[in-house]
Amino acid sequence: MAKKTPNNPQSAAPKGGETHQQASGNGNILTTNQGLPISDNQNSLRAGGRGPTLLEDFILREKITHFDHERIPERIVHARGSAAHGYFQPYKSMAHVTRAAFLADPQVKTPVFVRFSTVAGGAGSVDLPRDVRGFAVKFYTQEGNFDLVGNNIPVFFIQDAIKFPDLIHAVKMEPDRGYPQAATAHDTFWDFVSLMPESLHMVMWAMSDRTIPRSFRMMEGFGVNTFRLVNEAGDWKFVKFHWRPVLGTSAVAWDEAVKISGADPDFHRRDLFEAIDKGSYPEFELGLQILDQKMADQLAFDILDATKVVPEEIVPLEMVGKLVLDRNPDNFFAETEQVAFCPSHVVPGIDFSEDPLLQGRLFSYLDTQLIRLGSPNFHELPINRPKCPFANFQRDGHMQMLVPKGRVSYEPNSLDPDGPRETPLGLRTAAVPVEGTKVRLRAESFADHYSQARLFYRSVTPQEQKHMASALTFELSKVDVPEIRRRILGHLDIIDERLGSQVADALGMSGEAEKMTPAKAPIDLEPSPALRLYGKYKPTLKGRKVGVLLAPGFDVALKNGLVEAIEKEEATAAIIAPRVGGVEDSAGTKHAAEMALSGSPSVLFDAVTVLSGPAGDKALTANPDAVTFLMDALRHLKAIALSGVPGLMKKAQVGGEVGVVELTGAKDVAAFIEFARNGRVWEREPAA
Ligand code: HDD
Repeated sequence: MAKKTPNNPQSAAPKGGETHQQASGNGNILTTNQGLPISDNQNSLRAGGRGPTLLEDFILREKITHFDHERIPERIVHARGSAAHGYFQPYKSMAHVTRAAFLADPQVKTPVFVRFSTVAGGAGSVDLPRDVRGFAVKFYTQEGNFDLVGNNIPVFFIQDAIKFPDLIHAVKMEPDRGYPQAATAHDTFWDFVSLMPESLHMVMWAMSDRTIPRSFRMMEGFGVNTFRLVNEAGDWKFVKFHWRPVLGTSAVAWDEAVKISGADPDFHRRDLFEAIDKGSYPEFELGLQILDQKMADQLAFDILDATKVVPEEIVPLEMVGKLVLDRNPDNFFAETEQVAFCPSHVVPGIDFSEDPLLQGRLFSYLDTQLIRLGSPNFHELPINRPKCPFANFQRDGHMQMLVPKGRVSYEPNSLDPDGPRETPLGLRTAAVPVEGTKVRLRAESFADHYSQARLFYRSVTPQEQKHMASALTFELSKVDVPEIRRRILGHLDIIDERLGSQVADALGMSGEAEKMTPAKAPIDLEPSPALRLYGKYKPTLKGRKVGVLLAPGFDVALKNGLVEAIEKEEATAAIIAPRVGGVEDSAGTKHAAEMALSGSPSVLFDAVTVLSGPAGDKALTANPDAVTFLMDALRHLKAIALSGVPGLMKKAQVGGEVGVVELTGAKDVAAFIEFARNGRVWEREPAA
């Protein structure tokens, strides 16, 4: 066998997942891509020290050419994403409803790669615009890859895939001006949705706090479309996929989202990376809503309509397993950017429904990967490659990375009896009878566009309702054309008159709503508390970050007690000081700080504390960053603990409110932790 030398780096074929260093020699000799050792990586080849650069410098040309080609087309939607590796493990066998092997054996852990994303913004946009979040899971099962390509909202804007390009063109930057980036708050989006009442249910979700999540770790996920589960006997049932975060769901306030976007544009990406890095692994439970045709026929809407939910009160979730994200990607581009999800990637036991949105998706994703990754061999990239054996007679193509052997690349053949053949264990499509006249038609059963929008609005908590009204007011205030605002107000009146008049009033447009006529009159459905974002999960501080601002002269015993209590909750205490070099306590001992106050506004934390002595209090009172730190924490309904800062409290007008705890000893720390566990102190929010 050829010896592995820097001159012959490819002598051992690289395996999937190998690092560049592993694949190219011993890792400490810099070489060209052909394995040539490089003696000077600082200077190009010139005719004399001050002379022109020579065309002959192939090392320079190789380096620059590679650099020039570093970017690939970003995803047309979901361009900005963050991802992690992990595994999925079922709680029990689901063999009675599905042949899928990864759901059959509680002993088997299936590797997964999960990519979270925003939808509208470019790859370099911020993490916290008001936007739907993608929640795409690739299961590398022993029967091939299964991609569950979902969102953090259970419904979609449109019913038919033919409208997807229109929807995305409407939400993206307006084509003449090139803005706004990553925002629904502009004319083209609202124009489109005002003319597409089927979008109104999802618009209500988009205007809720769901679209400004606190963390990817604290979001629900949904497969959105209806799929089928098929068992060994060939019997099938409909299924809706759900992900439930073990940490519970949580959102930031809109004002926080705006400020976080400036203070830390990578807020979610950093949060995910840091959590996994320190071993606090995000976990999600997989829940299935399983229903047969008879149950589906009894629903007040069509199971094939992706703008509708199946209320959990009607078809409860069956929790079937857990997803754990326990490893960060090694390389953002190779993994997070090059991962290619396709809803058409299913395994035996999982099948599609006739949902016209899903049917269009089955075409779109493969097509997208071809343009984005540039080759029909994208499945050979390490991140996309199945972890089970795969073999067929497809050959060649741009960037082929496999080296198939032998003369046979066709089937049937007699020359390679050991070659790949069909198997009865393979995918068998559910035997669903289909017949009909060829027609371009939206089924009558898809015509009710308002009942579930109303259901959602009336099911959520009063705080969520209030935030929806504020979001609608904010967004519509950014719409220039008054007719668009009037049409939306008309739709809101149908969804819920109180909401319609609240928003009209806030816009200063009372009585100006355009009268809209629904294709089908809405009905009142039984409220579904399961649709709430708040109050569904047990309060916890686990996985959260508490900002501990220390100023000169602080009481070290108090600080230690506080940090201990925070860490006992499995939360992180982030130590902030006026200067990053550290801060002295009351005994003059210097303590290290992780962050400087100027770069650490309170929006970055779930709860905050400020501990100081008299000198520190004076300095903080004179520091606008400290004053805003406290004022914002109060405004954003955070639990606050304070010690030794009477001057700052006066300046920031903080003190005496619910959830603001003045620390004197251990019992006060406990009271603070209790408030912090509850997330936000809703009592402080002014009534609508
Ligand atoms: Fe889509 C990406 C989710 C409808 C066409 N979509 C994409 C991603 C997610 C979703 C999470 C990012 C995957 C990743 O992280 O790489 N999309 C959805 C959901 C939908 C949906 C939940 C409604 C149920 N999508 C939808 C339709 C079409 C597309 C109707 C086209 C007809 N989606 C795409 C795409 C993308 C994509 C253009 C862009 C990048 C990619 O596929 O890989 O093909």
